[in-house]
Amino acid sequence: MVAVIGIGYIGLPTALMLAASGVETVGVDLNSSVVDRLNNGKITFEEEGLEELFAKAVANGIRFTTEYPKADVYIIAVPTPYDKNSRKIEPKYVVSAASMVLDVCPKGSVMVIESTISPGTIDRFVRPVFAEKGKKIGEDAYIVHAPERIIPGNMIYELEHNSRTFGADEREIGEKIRDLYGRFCKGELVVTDIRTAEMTKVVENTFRDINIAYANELAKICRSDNMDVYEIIRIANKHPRVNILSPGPGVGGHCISVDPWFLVGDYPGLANIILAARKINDSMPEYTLERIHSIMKENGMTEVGRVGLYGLTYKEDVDDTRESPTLQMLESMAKHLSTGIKIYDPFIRDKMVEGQIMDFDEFLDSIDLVVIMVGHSHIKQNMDKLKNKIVFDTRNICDIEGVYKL
Ligand code: SAJ
Repeated sequence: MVAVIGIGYIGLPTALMLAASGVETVGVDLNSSVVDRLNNGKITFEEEGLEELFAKAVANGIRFTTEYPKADVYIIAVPTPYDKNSRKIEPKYVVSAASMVLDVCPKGSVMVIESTISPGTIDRFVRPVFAEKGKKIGEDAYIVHAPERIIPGNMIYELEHNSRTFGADEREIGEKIRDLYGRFCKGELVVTDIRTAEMTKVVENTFRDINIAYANELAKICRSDNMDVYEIIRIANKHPRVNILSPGPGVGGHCISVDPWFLVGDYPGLANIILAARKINDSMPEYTLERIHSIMKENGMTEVGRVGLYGLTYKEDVDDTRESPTLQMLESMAKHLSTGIKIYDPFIRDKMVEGQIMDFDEFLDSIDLVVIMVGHSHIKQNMDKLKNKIVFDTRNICDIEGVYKL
């Protein structure tokens, strides 16, 4: 039996996938309202294909509980909150989950850590839990690190098709877990050691951060000299070995904007490109704000209250707002004592920031300048409503005549 500890964004689809592929699975979460909701047949967040997968897993007997059960394999997918000041992750939930697993696990069971962690976390924080409990790694229980790789918005497809990494002290244990994931995953399944698996995860996200930073720097260069960055990237990407990502109003989410800091923190003086990329991407909300001011000026606008930000989430078609560029921009505006801006996001149904308007038409009626911060499908389907507005499109999704770009 497999127990998935932490049934949130990563744990829930993983548990459902296992159950749907015929593995006896229990989902465990200390939050009883999440457990109750799932046991009542309701999913806890929106994601393409999740509903159908849930139905299949339920038909195969998946259960949800707040109690840690006896199991052969425990998959830990609890949150690792990020501390903005120290730029480190807080491993306390991983540590307490590991400790609770050790209280109940049968001899020889495997603890798989999927949560995003910084390199060295298993040595520094998880191995010591074994010592505290008087347990021996490799005898009482084993540790595997299988960092998650799925992208919100395409999670179910990616769970099935992405390649995965399994870091273990003993190869046989890595292979045992590889075979378990092989029940539902068709991607290449690679077995390695724990430190390599930890580092690889951070390296992947840092690669993407650096690529986005390059696109953002190009956007600034092109703006300064009146060139079209999107056309330049589009043409450059026709080269078979070039793939530049897209500029945008900033980089958000719990991974790309967070993980590179682990390398900067752990390797000062060595992680130079990584640090520069982080700084460029972090500068984008402020840069976007400067663009808003110059567009306002160009159009004779004086009132921030007639400006509307479309999108609060960190990217399109998800409901996650962690580290979102819009929130970063609002923070920066508050510092400049500039308030009154209007905000709308179709994915955010509860009011979370000052100035937020819950109805799209009401939002549009109250503003003259729309700033597209997130390219949700919703705005793509409602482009005709923007015709009489001044539009600043930071995501390059809109081809209306006269639209301002980054
Ligand atoms: N962004 C741009 N330009 C781009 C692409 C993205 O500005 O061309 C921005 C997005 O708008 C967003 C941020 O970057 O604010 C991050 O979004 P994302 O779609 O690049 O990535 P995440 O954070 O949703 O998911 C990433 C993925 N990692 C990689 O692609 C290497 C995912 O596979 C990981 O599972 C996830 O991080 C994670 O949890 O680590």
